[in-house]
Amino acid sequence: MRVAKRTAVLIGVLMVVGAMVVSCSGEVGNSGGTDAKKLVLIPGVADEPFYISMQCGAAGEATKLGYKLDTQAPTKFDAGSQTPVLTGVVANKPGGILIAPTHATAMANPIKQAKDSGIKIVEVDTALEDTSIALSSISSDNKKGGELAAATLAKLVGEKGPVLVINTKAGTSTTDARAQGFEAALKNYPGMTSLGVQYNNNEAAQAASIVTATLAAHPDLAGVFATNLSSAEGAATGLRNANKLGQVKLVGFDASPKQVEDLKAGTVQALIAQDPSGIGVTGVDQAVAALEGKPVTRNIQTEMVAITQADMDTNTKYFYKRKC
Ligand code: T6T
Repeated sequence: MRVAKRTAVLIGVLMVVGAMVVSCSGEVGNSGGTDAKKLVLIPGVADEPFYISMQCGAAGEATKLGYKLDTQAPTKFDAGSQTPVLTGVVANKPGGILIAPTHATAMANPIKQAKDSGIKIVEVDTALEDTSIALSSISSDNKKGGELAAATLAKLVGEKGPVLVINTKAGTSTTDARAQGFEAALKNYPGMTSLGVQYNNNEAAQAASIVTATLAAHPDLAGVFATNLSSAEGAATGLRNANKLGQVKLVGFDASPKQVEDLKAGTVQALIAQDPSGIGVTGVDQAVAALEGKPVTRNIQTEMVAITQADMDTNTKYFYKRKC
């Protein structure tokens, strides 16, 4: 009887010590700990070549470093769709989350909750306005990308005529910076006028309608800057439907397979390609550094290049993928 009691006490002590050890190491299976070897990537939206390429880079790097990376993506590019995905991921307590916030302010609270639960947060591509939440942010220099688009379009239209910006959704840090950079750089070309910024809600069909309506009101439209994949794919369709191919010059951000086809066909005159795979690789590197107690870098800028039909064959490494 006495032996049984002593054994029970010993087991109890061992369980408490075991729980403490597990808790200190931060391994999963205890209350409050995270799975230090698990990372989750939460892109802006599912099944989109920019994020697929990012996932390919991130997954490869995670495997190389001995980590496991899952991807959980919202079905729509908005905070309402991304928040429940994030909440579900947080409940499983991965060690780190790489996230592309779909809105610079609306995603702040849910991401802060993730941070407060002990998960290391790295922003990939888009970022929050509040810079105190993520440990690191990796993206293109989007303002510079907008300036590059303005210089490219200016050359294509002979520095004159009205031009339009089609942006995706207000509150998207990256595309807002591109539109701002473009509009600011336009001031260097007094012969060009801006018809302003219109939003396509990240829907290609809406971008096509914007082009059709703008051409009806401004038949002399000289050029369009489309700030991302959906706006560029849609703008190309709009120009094709209006029989304005080549006559209205189009510069689009990103390099999806369809955008590359449009460039080859002459529907689009220039693409500003990013390095989504590199963003994924660097995002994993930063999350792993944080988990291993090594220094992290707060802001990292990745490569970006303007591609035209003339140099597309030497720039194929920048084309985005539909699968890894
Ligand atoms: O242009 C990319 C990304 O950089 C941006 O933040 C959102 O749109 C894309 O994902 C392309 O659709």
